[in-house]
Amino acid sequence: MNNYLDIAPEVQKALAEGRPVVALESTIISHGMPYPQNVETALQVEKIIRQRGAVPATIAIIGGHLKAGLSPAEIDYLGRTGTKVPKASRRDLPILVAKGMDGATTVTTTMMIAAMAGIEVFATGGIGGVHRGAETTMDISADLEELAETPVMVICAGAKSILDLGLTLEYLETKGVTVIGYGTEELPAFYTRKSGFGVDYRLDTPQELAEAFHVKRTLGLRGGMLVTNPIPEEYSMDADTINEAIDKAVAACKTLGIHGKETTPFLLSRIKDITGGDSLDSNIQLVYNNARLAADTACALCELEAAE
Ligand code: PSU
Ligand code: MN
Repeated sequence: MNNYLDIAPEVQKALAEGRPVVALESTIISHGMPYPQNVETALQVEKIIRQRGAVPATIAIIGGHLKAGLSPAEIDYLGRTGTKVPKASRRDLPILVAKGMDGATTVTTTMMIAAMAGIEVFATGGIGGVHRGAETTMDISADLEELAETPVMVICAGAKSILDLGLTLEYLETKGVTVIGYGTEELPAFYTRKSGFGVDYRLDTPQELAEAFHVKRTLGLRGGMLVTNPIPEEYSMDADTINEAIDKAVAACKTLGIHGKETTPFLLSRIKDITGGDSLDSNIQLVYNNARLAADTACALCELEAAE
């Protein structure tokens, strides 16, 4: 245990007693959604996880501490401060901690801190990946590398087509990351249930997800596992509408010369503006859907471990 890691008492107790815990990220709060929907969503996600018998651990860096488990006041602070909280990926971690700063954790840093704390299941909205045009920009999210290295199961709604989904899957294959479709053979595209790209495996129950992760760990295989859970039909968006919005956002990003860590937050907020908020509703619902699956999977994983 390191001195910079600060596990909330409730989370600590659950882990010590072998009870299920689900990690949640904070970039989705500060950079992924506007205030106040970001705070409302983050609190509701925690509630959903509790209702299904698991303990939520929202992860962030606060005052240089790597926090696994935030108070509602801390979640509110991150939500209100928004994009003024530095977005923290792997390379940012040492500086933010050394300087006693705050940081909103991406999928990458949430996985890192979850693993440090001993949390195995993490629910989010979408992951970063290989950006369109990465052949020349080399813009590939550190999330993919983290999935290759860090033993946390990430449950998401696939990836947005702000990314090159084909190249993202190729990268994950090269890195040995198992990509699972939950109840589907196709990679979901975040706002829509289909992308036209196949996934490696289809699994249909939280128990199957837990077993796969359990085997991976028992075999001593490093790295995480990616579960892609399609948005519920009733909340999915019209493919043409969302793809048009995404194309416009990607074009604006290029014209304005946005690059580096600003790219993903810029694209997310542009898409929300273009779709007049419809995309935000879908985004919120798919996060709830992932939280439910993550809680059920964390419960199943605990049962497997208890039976050992
Ligand atoms: N994609 C989304 N919503 C998000 C993100 C990505 O649909 O909120 C956030 C996540 O925190 C993810 C990060 O880990 O953006 C990836 O940023 P980058 O592409 O700069 O690695
Ligand atoms: Mn990037």
